[in-house]
Amino acid sequence: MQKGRDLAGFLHETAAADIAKLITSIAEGTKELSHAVRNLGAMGLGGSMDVTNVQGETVQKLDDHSNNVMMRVCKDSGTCAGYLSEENEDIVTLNTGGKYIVSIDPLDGSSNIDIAAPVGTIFSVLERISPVGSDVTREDFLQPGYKTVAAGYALYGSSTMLVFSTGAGTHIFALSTDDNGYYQTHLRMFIPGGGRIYSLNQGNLGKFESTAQQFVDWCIAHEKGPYSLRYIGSMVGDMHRTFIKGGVFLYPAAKGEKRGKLRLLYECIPMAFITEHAGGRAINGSQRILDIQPTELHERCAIIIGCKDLVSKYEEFAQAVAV
Ligand code: P6P
Repeated sequence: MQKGRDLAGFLHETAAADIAKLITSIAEGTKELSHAVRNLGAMGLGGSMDVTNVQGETVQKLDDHSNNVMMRVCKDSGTCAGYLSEENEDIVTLNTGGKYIVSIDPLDGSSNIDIAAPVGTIFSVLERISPVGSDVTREDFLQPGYKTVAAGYALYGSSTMLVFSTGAGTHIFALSTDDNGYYQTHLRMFIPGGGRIYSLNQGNLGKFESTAQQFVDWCIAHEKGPYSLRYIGSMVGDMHRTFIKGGVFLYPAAKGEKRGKLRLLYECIPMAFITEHAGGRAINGSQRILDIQPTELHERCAIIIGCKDLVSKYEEFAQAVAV
């Protein structure tokens, strides 16, 4: 099969030089993580550390390794001024002369590592607000998602895929094990309409806002027959299926809460950015994700994301409840 265009060539033709350099650096980091995920034992990266992160979660050795790799490649890019990670409590200045900042979940879904299920890296890029030459500030990171300059994810599944947008469509690249290069498989892809899949943790349905129950009931009782439930428990895996097969992924707010489980800055905003550039929608139940004004670095957010029609159907139920 003819290989698609390579990543470096594509970025050279389509992105500003500094962005191309930063995405290329991040892509190199994902290649290291792809190798690490597939060689845990040999690299002594299995199991957990005796450490709890800012999220109150036990840090897996691979979480820590992934964070170190992604921080290094962002620093080595020279264009990344600052770094916010799910694994770090606070922001980190990397290059005071850099123009951009990166918010990242270095290894999303790490609880799936032990069962060899898909995991991934999710990132988003903003232009800094603070003056070049200074340390980064929290305000650099607390910008609404519509300011996003680039975003994407790497999926470490049965194959390693890189899905990203620099603001002109969403593109998919596959990692070749022949030469460890990323080659394009989809250019300006669109989430297929009519995908009859819904994806949420059905076990939590009783805890989620009532709209979630209404929407699931609608999916199951659909006039064209019941939708399929698919849920991996790894956002990157569930979102990649949504991009390729259509459907909708949901992590709604709990009853009486405004926010959900997932993180706004380095899970919901990057996924919303690439979803909108692939013709889809992403809301928190009542508001467009990219319009939310962040107030805390690790704030959580509810998310309903995927095929435009299905997200709009959820929104219709939510608006009826709100009346
Ligand atoms: P639950 C993984 O821990 C994660 O952050 C996302 O990747 C995933 O979609 C979600 O949490 C799964 O959460 O509560 O269904 O186990």
